[in-house]
Amino acid sequence: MKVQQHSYIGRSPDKREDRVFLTGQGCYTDDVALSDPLQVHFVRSDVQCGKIIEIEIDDASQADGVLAIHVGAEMGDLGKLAINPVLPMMFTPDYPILATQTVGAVGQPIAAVLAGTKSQAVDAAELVYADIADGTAQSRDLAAQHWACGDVDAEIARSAHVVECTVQHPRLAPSPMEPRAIAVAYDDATQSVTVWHSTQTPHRTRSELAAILGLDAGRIRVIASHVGGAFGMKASLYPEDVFTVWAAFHHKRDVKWTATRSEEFLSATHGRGVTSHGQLAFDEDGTFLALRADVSAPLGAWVPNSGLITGWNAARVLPSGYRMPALDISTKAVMTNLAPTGIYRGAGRPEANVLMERLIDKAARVLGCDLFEIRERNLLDAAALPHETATGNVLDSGSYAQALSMLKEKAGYDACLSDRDARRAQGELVGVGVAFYVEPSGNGWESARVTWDGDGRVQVASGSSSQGHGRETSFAQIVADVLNVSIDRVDVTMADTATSPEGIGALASRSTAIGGSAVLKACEEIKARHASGEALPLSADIRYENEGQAWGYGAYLVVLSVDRETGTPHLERVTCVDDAGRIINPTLVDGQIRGGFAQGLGEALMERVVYDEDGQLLTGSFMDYALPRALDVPALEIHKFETPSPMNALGAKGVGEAGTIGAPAAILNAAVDALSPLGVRDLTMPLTSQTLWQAIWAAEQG
Ligand code: SMO
Repeated sequence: MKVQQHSYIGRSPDKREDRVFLTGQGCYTDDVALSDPLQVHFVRSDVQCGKIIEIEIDDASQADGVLAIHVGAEMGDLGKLAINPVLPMMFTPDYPILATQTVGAVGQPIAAVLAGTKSQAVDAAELVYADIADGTAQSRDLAAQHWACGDVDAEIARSAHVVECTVQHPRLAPSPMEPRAIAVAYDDATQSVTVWHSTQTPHRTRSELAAILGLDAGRIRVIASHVGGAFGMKASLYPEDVFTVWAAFHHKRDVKWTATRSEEFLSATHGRGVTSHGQLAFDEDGTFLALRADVSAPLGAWVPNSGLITGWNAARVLPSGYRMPALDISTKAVMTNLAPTGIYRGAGRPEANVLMERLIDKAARVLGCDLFEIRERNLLDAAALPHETATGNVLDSGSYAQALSMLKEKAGYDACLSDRDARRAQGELVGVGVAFYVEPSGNGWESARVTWDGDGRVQVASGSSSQGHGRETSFAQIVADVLNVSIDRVDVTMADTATSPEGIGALASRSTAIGGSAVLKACEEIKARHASGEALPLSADIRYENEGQAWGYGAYLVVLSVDRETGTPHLERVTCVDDAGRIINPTLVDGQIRGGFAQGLGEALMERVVYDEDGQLLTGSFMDYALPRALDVPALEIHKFETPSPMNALGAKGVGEAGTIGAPAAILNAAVDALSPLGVRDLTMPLTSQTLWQAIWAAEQG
């Protein structure tokens, strides 16, 4: 008998989620049908900071459809929103679910209206009067860390050259398709709730809600149905989420809150905003001797779970994949009177990378050295991996030189340069930019329960989750290969705390590498037991812990021209080379790289959250905040190769953040190169036509 051997890994079967999404049959949190739910609308501070004198709710309470209006004092003693302490903290910030004595940012919730319909809640909220005594905005350092090795001062003193750079990253609004949303069904018989939450981390939602509300976790079931994008913005629990669940218990009724887009600009976590300064010392032959870097990461008036991760990654990812004999890196996270910041696709990695690659670009310019040569000279050799950096990270595997040589060949680098030079001679402003990047991924543990039924079907319950990025398909591919069944016989479920094993979720470029490894291990256990005679049905529960982080990496080349009259940038060509480790589904990998690149392009060229001097948001809608549209993103030439990571069972490396890490550095370098004939040596993102026009104009004035 001929046995059919299934082979799905490394191929791109149809993404099983697509039909539902593309035909409008997705069920997002706002689509969940509740039983006569109360609708929440928050009254938010309209001043940046100050002392609350009075919150007057009488008129609003009489408004149509209003069931209750709550202020913070009524909520009693609650636990605190948790903070992941990746950086040592100097104090624990205090932040109530609804402001009680003071407010710290425009948009902070100070009262909540519960009404029969959303419009009734919105109308009544207009009648709430808050008297707040204007205070003075201030910054407070919350957390800091310092790493050092070698003697940076001595290396700088003996070096042939030192270049310096300051990079200011714009604050960005992550802008997932679906705003934050939470729908709570209250069950009176069991005094428990089912919470549909638009989150990347459903298990964390449950444990944190239980801790804050002082409830047994068994009384809270959390389901992340279709999520519609998250990008780090939905990895932390928000005060609005806690209030909504509190209200369901308090009123013993179903309660629902869905943010408006304006509320997202105002009060969801922003990303980036980091300011970094660096000095790179190097020899006459371009060999790096020392790096000094100072990173300052802005926080808002309250700190979400992920708040410290950006400043931590922005520092610890330095000096990327380069040899650096001496290193001195400081980072700090600073509380401000603005909206909160948190992780946003890349979460500090783009910040580290832009600083490093800008410094290298400057070094190449000082030496008149080729962009590839200076990187090749300093990148760690394949034989030097694994390599532990001075910030305590272990770069695991791969060939950085291969990424560069592949990029050079695929992009036709020599022709790019000669073409650029010919056009320059005609007066065109055109530049070539290169950036290498590393992407720490696949951290920690994840779980999977795999059941192989007697009828040959396989049920997978993963502790990971999905944001619409195809996890169900890639997990099914792994199962089908290991158990040698048709992919159609594999069902994948996740993101329901009642049916999924305890897990982490979909963030930090981890779900395939670690969630997929858990699925792989569970399948291997079942297969072994079946082979040694155990009959179906068989089930395996795996909690998979990695061996260490898998460091993806790659290199991007960008050709960018600037219209001399208007400053308008044109991304003419983009070539991407990525080592994604073992690739399960090439189409999904390409999708991640493309989507990440689009968001990296947004940072580099278009997006910026702007406040006025009183902390009032000036970019509160897509009329004022420029998110890239499909036509703004050029076709990418994507090339991949696979060096399996030894750090997880699959050998996968994350690529979820690759594009956001590689794109800004490559685009910024290309733009500076385009304007370099005018003497321009630095530019600040986003490189809007106004920014570029002003740089051209200033240069031409001499
Ligand atoms: S910034 Mo990501 O969703 O960990």
